[in-house]
Amino acid sequence: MERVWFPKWVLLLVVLGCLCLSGCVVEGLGVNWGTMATHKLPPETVVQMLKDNGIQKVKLFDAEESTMSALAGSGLEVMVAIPNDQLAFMAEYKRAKEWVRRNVTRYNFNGGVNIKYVAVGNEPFLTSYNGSFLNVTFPALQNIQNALNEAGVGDSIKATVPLNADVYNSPESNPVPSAGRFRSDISPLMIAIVQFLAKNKAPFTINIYPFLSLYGNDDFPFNYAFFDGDTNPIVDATTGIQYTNVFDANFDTLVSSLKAEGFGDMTIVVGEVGWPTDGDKNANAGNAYRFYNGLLPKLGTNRGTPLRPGYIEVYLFGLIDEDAKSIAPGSFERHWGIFRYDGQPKFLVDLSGQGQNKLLVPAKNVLYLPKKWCMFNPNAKDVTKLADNINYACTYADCTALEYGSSCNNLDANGNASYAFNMYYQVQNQDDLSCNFEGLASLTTQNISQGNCNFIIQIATSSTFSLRPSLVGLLLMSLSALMLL
Ligand SMILES: *[C@@H]1O[C@H](CO)[C@@H](O)[C@H](O)[C@H]1NC(C)=O
Ligand SMILES: *[C@@H]1O[C@H](CO)[C@@H](O)[C@H](O)[C@H]1NC(C)=O
Ligand SMILES: *[C@@H]1O[C@H](CO)[C@@H](O)[C@H](O)[C@H]1NC(C)=O
Ligand SMILES: *[C@@H]1O[C@H](CO)[C@@H](O)[C@H](O)[C@H]1NC(C)=O
Ligand SMILES: CC(=O)N[C@H]1CO[C@H](CO)[C@@H](O)[C@@H]1O
Repeated sequence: MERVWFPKWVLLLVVLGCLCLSGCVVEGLGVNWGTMATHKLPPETVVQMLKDNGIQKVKLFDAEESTMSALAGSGLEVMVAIPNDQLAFMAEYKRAKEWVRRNVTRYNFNGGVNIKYVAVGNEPFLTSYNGSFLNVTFPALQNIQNALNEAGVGDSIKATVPLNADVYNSPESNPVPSAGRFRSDISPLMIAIVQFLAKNKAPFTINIYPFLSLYGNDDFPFNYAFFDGDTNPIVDATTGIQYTNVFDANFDTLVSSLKAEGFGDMTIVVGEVGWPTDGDKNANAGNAYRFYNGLLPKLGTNRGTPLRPGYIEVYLFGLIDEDAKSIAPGSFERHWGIFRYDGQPKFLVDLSGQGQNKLLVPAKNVLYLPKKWCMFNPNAKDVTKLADNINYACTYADCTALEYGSSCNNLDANGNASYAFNMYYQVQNQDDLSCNFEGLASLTTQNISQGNCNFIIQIATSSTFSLRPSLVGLLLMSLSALMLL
């Protein structure tokens, strides 16, 4: 915030001289802070970690009270969010007003939370949602922005809808960025949304995932997912522009889609962009390093894209690994963090965009459970129920690192069992009863990690109880039901 007092050239000098101590990042850089983890770092720890790394903006997926309290007084710019399953309720203006009162204006005081945006839904028009949120998103957007306006904060707080890049495309006959248009099945809806955003001077928010372009598409030119230009450029015959990375091409497809509807100048925020480090053959620290160390210097120079040169507001996805995320899209879903589950950095990355190969500042004062692991008992006599027990463990704990192409994929059968049993044991806060598996498991104080495959010790949290897994789900459901009252 203090930044506005300095002329731009002073900032530039500071950056060039690298006088910034810890807190020096690409201008406007934000991160997504998701919390779908069995064991969450305390929000205060996370906020300190954000500050220690000079990150000034954070995008949330809800407006959870403990998160908001931790953010209060931090000065960080915040995007709060309304989850998709609550969009339908926001169709009623009274409810939207109440949501804004409880989750936005309540924090609008000196020393409160510096809210800049309200994300209305999260990728609600994904084709895999089968149109479930098509009817509810726009009314929710209108009601939330109108409620913000009525509360007198609409000038500084904007409602926007983070959308997946599948809301636009180019025709197969002319697959170039300049031919970009909104997806034909939702085109009228997209135009209505864009008109409303424009009227309220709100940005268009888009999530762009070069990793997903590559995932499950072996024909995709590998290097085109990265930024080092080491690829045959794809030439847009209409504009003559050569594209050497899919991020630019995708972003410009959106610019063209907006332009085609008369909104070529609309502000675009990249709500999510990043690279996962496990759970797929292309998801590893090496590729994540390559991706971020191409993306950040690009953002640092405000190069923008061919059709939209200049500054782009970007939120990295994501901050911390989330071991309870749905893996319907793929096993990599739980490994998007630039930090591990415990706030330890995974790879070198220089958030200032100067390519200095720095290690991020880890979370401070993290409390771990004792150094105890659960493993397959090599003396077990009857192993006929081994598969069932592994399956049980992996239903309630995260075994994605065992999958093909992942960090623990080369364990032997006993190693697999130990990995699964340990993950379950850690999720259950090392409850002794959770390391039995019909006599197939035993405890050890030896670190049984093998090579790249880390057998983790979970963090100790005050908010995790040894609930039966099914109860956790129930509790969450009743909590969300309460929220709507
Ligand atoms: C969408 O439809 C497919 C096929 O009918 C189904 O498998 C899937 O569960 C549906 N998804 C949602 C979110 O309703
Ligand atoms: C959305 O509204 C249309 C038209 O009223 C209706 O046909 C459709 O079933 C609705 N879709 C959903 C998912 O509710
Ligand atoms: C270990 O588990 C993984 C994932 O379930 C599987 O692909 C692999 O074949 C297993 N390895 C052995 C030796 O059983
Ligand atoms: C266990 O060993 C692995 C690999 O050597 C190491 O990375 C990890 O930090 C160790 N874990 C603990 C809790 O000491
Ligand atoms: C979606 C969300 O996080 N809503 C919050 C809005 O405010 C109420 C009251 O503080 C909270 O209970 C909800 O969690």
